[in-house]
Amino acid sequence: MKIGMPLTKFLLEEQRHYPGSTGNFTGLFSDLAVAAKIISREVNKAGLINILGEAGRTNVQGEEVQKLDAYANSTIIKTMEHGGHLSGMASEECEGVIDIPDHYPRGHYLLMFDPLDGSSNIDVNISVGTIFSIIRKTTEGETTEKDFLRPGAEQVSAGYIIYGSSTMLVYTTGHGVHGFTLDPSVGEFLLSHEDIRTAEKGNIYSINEGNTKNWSGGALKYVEEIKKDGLSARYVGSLVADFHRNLLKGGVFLYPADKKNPKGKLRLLYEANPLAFIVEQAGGAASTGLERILDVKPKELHQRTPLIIGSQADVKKAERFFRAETPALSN
Ligand code: P6P
Repeated sequence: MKIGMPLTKFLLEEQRHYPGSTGNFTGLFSDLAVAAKIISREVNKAGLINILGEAGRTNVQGEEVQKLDAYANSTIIKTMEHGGHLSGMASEECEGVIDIPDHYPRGHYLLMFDPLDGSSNIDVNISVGTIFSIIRKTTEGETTEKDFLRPGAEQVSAGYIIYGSSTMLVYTTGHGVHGFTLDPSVGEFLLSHEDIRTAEKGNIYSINEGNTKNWSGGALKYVEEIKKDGLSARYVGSLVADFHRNLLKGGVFLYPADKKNPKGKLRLLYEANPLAFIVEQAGGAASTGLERILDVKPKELHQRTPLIIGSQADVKKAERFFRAETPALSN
């Protein structure tokens, strides 16, 4: 049992799974943990924003106050770009590929991220999160958008940081899911949840029932069915918070395609794929309703997808309802 072990030590121990590894991934991940600590500090100060100055204005020190999602975005880029581990990045906040400046060394990894998902919840003190996905660059030469358009099954690592009652970093490299809680007094992420497993079947469902009028028949019938099963409704409206609770307690989160969002609302590359990698490693499942999220072949960087994710039995049951309304996928 390694509970309490610092993240950096845990990463070095994990590195032993990969004989001949160069330590590049460990370096990359350590840089990401630094960015997470910086964002955590600012998010936790957000309640004081009125004293420190509203976003877009100058604060009492006369400094320009950034919106927190813009701040999180620039923090990750500035922390990650000089480490020599990446050959490019993609962010929910940036239209195109984020290049590594020529004066910095490049590496073989690509990082995709949503710097601060659910940021509209910050000013009402609801948990928000950073979601990230790491793949290897498989082409030579310049990094283009195409390098990022790979199925989620090719991820090397994925994770999220949830800024809530405490700040937790949860990640996988394909060897289980591990959770680290930030101890601000020492400035370290310490192992608090080793080898997280999610329940085969949960008692919680998370969906925005305000969208009921826009749902397809499959969604309507599924939600009607689970209400008969007596599941509890829990919906925070912050993906990382809803996902994290269901991962630890069991349950299913759904953001299906509907009339308002015909392709779904959530993003494939830096929201659905990383959470799908995590949930499968924890024994759960993630689906579009018709196919496994990790098998979806991306066509564009900010592609949206329907998402049903959580306990295996719950996701499989939902798929039966969504598939019943749609002709079988042509193989
Ligand atoms: P709705 C937050 O804006 C977000 O991107 C996710 O974090 C969250 O799960 C979803 O949108 C909530 O969307 O339409 O229910 O408000």
